[in-house]
Formats: sequence, C-alpha cells, structure tokens
Amino acid sequence: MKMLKLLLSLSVLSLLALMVTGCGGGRVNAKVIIPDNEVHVKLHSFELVADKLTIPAGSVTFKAINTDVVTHEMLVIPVADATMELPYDRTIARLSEDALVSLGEVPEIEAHTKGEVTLDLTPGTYILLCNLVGHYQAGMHTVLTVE
Ligand SMILES: [Cu+2]
Repeated sequence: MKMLKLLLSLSVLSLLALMVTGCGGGRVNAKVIIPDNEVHVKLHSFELVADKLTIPAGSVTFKAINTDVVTHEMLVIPVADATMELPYDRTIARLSEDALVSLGEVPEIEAHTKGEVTLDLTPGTYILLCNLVGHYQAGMHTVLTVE
C-alpha cells in the first residue's frame, strides 16, 4: 500500500512537472505569425535554406539572414523548371549574370546581418541563390515554387 501511494504521488509530481514545462513556466507565449507572403532565407557556408517551398503569387517579401562569418547575397531567378541548367562560368566560378534574368536580390549581406527585398512574383519556378565566387557551386541555391 505504501508503495502504491509512493507511485501515485510520483506520477502526480511528474504530471505537474509536465504541465509546468508545457506552458513555459506559467507564462503565456505569444505565437509569432509569419505572413503567407514572406519567405525567410538563411544563408550559411554553403547552404541557402528557405522556410517555404511554395508561396502564393503576388507580392513576396524575402527576408534573408546571414548567420555566417563571410558575406553572402540572395538572387531570385525565374526558371522554366527546377532542372533547368543555369549559365555557370567555370572561369569565374560563378553564374554569368549577363546571361541570367534576375528579378531582384538582397545584395552583399555581410556576416551576421540581414536584408530583404519585396518582389511581385507570377506563378512559376524560381531559384534562390548566392552568386559570390564559388558559392553557387558549393550548394547555395534552392527552388521556390510560386502558385
Ligand atoms: Cu554565398
């Protein structure tokens, strides 16, 4: 009987502990609501990660954050489809920007800073990328579908 009481009080205690941690120590946490037309892009050596893969057409704000120790940038390139080859120039280790159609960009995002750009996007496929020397080839690109 003593054992049962002990077990019961232990489970009540752990339930209480769960309840307390579950609601952040009793404080009410305000939820951060990210608007539908915002894409948050994290840049780091050597990846470019967007928090959305698809977004509705219209005005889209890209909020880029560079968590790295080197400068990055973020270009928005419309493409026919996700497999379309972009004009990479080995001699400069970058995409040839003369041969690219860029709709806009967040240029020169220095280490540990952020920047944003708002663009009007029609339905289609877009590549978000960093075109600083070597960065595209190293993997700094991702696909965004606008519906
Ligand atoms: Cu970069």
